[in-house]
Amino acid sequence: MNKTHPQRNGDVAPFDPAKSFSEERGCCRPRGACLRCPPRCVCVTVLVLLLLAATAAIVGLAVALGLPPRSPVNRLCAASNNRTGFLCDNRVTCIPASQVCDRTTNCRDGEDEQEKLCGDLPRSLPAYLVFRCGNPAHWVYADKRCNGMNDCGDCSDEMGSLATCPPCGSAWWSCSPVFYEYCACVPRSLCRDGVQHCTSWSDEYLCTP
Ligand SMILES: [Ca+2]
Ligand SMILES: [Ca+2]
Repeated sequence: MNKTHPQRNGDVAPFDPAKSFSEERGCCRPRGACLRCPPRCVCVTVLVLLLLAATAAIVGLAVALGLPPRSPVNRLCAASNNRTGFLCDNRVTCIPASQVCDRTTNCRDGEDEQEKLCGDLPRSLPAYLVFRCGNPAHWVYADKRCNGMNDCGDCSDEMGSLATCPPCGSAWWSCSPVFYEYCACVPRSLCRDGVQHCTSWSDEYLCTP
């Protein structure tokens, strides 16, 4: 009599080498239960092995084609003087934001001048590299914010709620300047130089270099 299912108590169907690995191991059923996996039963081990093989094939293909490694996703970094910077592919060099798309190669492999960054300024730049001035039509690089110079032309990069700059540093004199070159702070190097830089003349009478 032909049996359609193996039975307990040692009456187990003999090992059939023609059966698949998953069928004999019974990966999808408890030990001792029916050793034949139904068609939908998929062995996890076999799947993992297939995934590993596919991954190895993809990596091998990338190496064979000489594809570069993926670029770091977040390139925000602090350049010299704590300026907003752009991290190069070597993940060590941090160039100031204003050196991105300035038509000069500053990162070793030129990633600061690549088309996807520079093709449609400023929209093609990451938001952290861009400061929008009081006039939204104007923008400057983020490292120009709070650098003491009037880069926007209306001082919005140095004063007010957009810039949120700290008070003048020790190298600067706080006043309302005469010249548009400066905003709320005038370099102390200009104090008592015989030229008025503050509307109150405080740079000539109160300031000390
Ligand atoms: Ca550059
Ligand atoms: Ca500025």
